[in-house]
Parts: sequence; structure tokens; C-alpha cells
Amino acid sequence: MMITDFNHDCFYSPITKSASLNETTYIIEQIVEYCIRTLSKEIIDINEKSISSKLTFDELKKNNITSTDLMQWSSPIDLIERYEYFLQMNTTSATDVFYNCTPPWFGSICQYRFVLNQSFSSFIQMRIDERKLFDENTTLTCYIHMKCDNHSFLTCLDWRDICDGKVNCLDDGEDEKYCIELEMNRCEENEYQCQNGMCVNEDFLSDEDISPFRIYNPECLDGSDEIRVKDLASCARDSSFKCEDVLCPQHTNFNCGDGTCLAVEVTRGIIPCTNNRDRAMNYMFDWNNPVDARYSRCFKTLMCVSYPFLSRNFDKYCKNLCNNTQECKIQTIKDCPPAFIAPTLPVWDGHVRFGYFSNETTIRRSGYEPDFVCYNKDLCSFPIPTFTLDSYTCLHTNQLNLTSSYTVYDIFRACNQLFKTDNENTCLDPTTVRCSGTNKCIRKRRIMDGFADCYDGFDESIAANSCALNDKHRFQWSSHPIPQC
Ligand SMILES: [Ca+2]
Ligand SMILES: [Ca+2]
Ligand SMILES: [Ca+2]
Repeated sequence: MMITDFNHDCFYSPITKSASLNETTYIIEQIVEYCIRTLSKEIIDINEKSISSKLTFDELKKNNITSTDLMQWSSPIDLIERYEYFLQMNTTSATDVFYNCTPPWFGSICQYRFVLNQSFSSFIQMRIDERKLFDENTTLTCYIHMKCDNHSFLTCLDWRDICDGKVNCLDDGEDEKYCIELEMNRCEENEYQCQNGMCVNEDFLSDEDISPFRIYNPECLDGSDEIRVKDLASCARDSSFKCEDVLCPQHTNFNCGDGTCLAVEVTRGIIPCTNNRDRAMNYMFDWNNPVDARYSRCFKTLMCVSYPFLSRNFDKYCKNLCNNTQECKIQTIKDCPPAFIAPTLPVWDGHVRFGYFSNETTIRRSGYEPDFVCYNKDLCSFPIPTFTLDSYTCLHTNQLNLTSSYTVYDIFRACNQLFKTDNENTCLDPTTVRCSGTNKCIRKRRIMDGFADCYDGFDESIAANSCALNDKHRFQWSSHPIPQC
């Protein structure tokens, strides 16, 4: 155990993996830190029974205690290092104190013990194995250093939600504030700019095996220095760096909170996050949840008619609402408003809501496809709305020419106002380019990077002329995420 300068007490857990590169197999050793934050102002209640004795370094030395002895007694590593230094310097110290703990206590002042009588490595394994968080009463790891209301304790903020391009904190969008600094970050000549704005030395660009499932340690937190196909469920039981220390690639993906990222269109119950973080956000999870009324009865009866998954599992999900699909259909048309919004909360970027027509019962491939979307027109001025519902500006989804790769999310991602300019004609920063027909400016590196940043995907069209940018890190042959021309 070690105590860092930032008041974290940490365990180091070694992980060994093998990886192939150019037909040679390498052994990769990783040391993963597990830390507990000890708030500086927190008064630690010292349990006298946990301390068998206290010895100053001078006393340890007098008793011929070596640093190896301290190691065998599971003392904190930094205390051992200090003691070794003290021995080698041959000085005196009556202020440095070693706490000799009564088992099972440990720590710099014997303040810790395991709840269960087992080794640390088996404890870690147990935690990884039980990652089905939302089915059990286990505690979540939440990012607590930001004021964030995101409507459910089940979906508390994960560090990966910060600056991922969509608003998670519904009160004030705190998680996406100031992210423009990262977007506008400029890299040195010999660096590659990751999609999320970070810079890494260009030597690390595509330096791993091109086999997509063998990426072990991308240098960009979002993995954009390597060409890869995301291994869909690989992180659920994996605590190595490639899972614990990675972000989801920006914009399109859903963050399971454990290093697994799902494409947003497949999140609703088809390939779920192993830990069920996605289910906590969708109706499959709270279908029968009496406390959560985000999905109205109308939404449920409509889905029982139009979503094949539910009609196949009718007895489980729908039987308590209506006796058969025909009855559900009649009930929806009879009892529900002609148009309604579900869920009641925004599904995207803090303002985009999905809506349904009660008489619209065409088959829904993934269940959630809305009949219309409502949004804040101050944030998104270019789609032409087709109607208003209550105070919302709404648009029929069949007006949007959506495909499986161009989703509602792509439309509204282009509304992200981070780079709005007041200048009518140009973008002031020379590294930015104006999205055709709007007053939004995007970084030139966003041109042809595989994601529509401008309305209508202008930046992904040839009109944006990416080859003329003379960007040495553009690949002419690859697909996204690395920009091409
Ligand atoms: Ca976010
Ligand atoms: Ca790399
Ligand atoms: Ca783009």
C-alpha cells in the first residue's frame, strides 16, 4: 500500500497479459491502482485496538528492523521507502512513526481492514465479477467532483461522461462546460491530436497491432491513435488499462461506465451493458417500476403493439396492461393523447425529446424509434419544425431521411453550440471552418473524421475539401476514426 501526495491511499494490483506485435508475443505487465480518497479535513477516528505499538524510526533501527521486515508486515510502501532512506542516510528521526497494526488492521495509522476475510486480489476479482450493478444493491463508483443532476442515482456521473460531447448534467450542463478548451487545444509539430483534443507524440500513432481486438494500450484516452473496431463487450470483466483508462470515442457512443462503449443505436436492450447502466436509462429496466413514471402507460401500450421484442414477450411485459396486441392498440388510440412525449426527460444533450403518435403502429426495429422529436429551437435553428406540442418545437422523424448510420443523434449533435460565432461570414480562428449555412465553426480537424459535426454532414462531404488541409496525420486509405481525405 502507498500513500500519495494527493491524499489517496492506494493498493497496487498487478495484471499480466500477453500481446502479439509483428508475430512476436510480448508480455505486458500492468500495475493498476485502487485508491481511496482520504479527505484532508476528515478526522480519522483512530481505533486504539487496531494499533499494537507505535515505534519511531530510531526505535526501529535500534531493534535492527529492516525495510524487508516492514514489507513482510504489510506496511505502506512509502513508509518503507522513507525508512530505507533514513537507514541509508544514517540519520536520526524521532518524528517518523511506524504504526504496528493488530491484524487484520493495516494502513499508515492502522485505519483500514477488509470487510471480508480474503486477499486483496480476490476482493478485486469479486468486485469485477459482480459488476451487474443495477441488479444488485452494490455501490457505484460515481464522479463526485462536479455538481451534476442527472436524474437518477443509478446513472450517476462517470468520469467518462465529462467532455464527451453530450450534456449529462441536466441542471446546468456542467459536464460539458469549458470543454471548448480541449477542443481548441493545439498540438506541437511532432504530435498527433486525438479526437477528443488531447495530444500524443506521433510515434504512438498506429503503433499497435492492426488486429482490432489486440489493442492494449492506446495513448489517446479515446483510443483514436489506433484504428480499431470496438470490441463490444470486452470490458465488463476487465480491469486493465485498456478498460479502466479509456474514454468512449466522442459523440456517437454510449458509455457503460466500465470501459465498454456501445453505439447509441444499439443501446436499447439489444446488446446491453453488462453492468446494465444502459438499462437503467431505458424502459426495459423500469418497465414495471412504480416509482418511475418517465414512461407513460401510453408509451408502454404503444410499444406492446409496435415493438416486436415486446410482442414476442407479451406475457412478461404487456399482459398487465392489456390482454393482447389488438387490445393494446385499441386502448392506445382510445385513451392516449394523439401525440405524447416519452420519456419525460430529454434523451439527448439536455433538450432533445422523443415523441410518439398513438395511432402510429408501424413496426419499430429497435423499439424506441420515435415518430417525432422535440427540441429547443434556440439551440438548433436549422431543422425546419413541422409542429409544436405543448411548448415544444417538434419535427416528424420521417422528414429527416434517417438511416441506420445517420440517426436522430447525428442531426442534433450538429446543433451543439460550442463553436457558435457571432460573425456573420467567417470564423475568426484560422484553425476553424464554418459549417455551410449556419453560424457554427468547427475545427478543421473535424472535417471528414467520420462524424457529422455540421448540419446535413457538410463537414463530412467533399465540399469541405479535406485534402487541401495538408494535414500529415490524415490517412487516405483508412476509415474513421482517423480523419481521411
Ligand atoms: Ca457529457
Ligand atoms: Ca498507440
Ligand atoms: Ca466531422
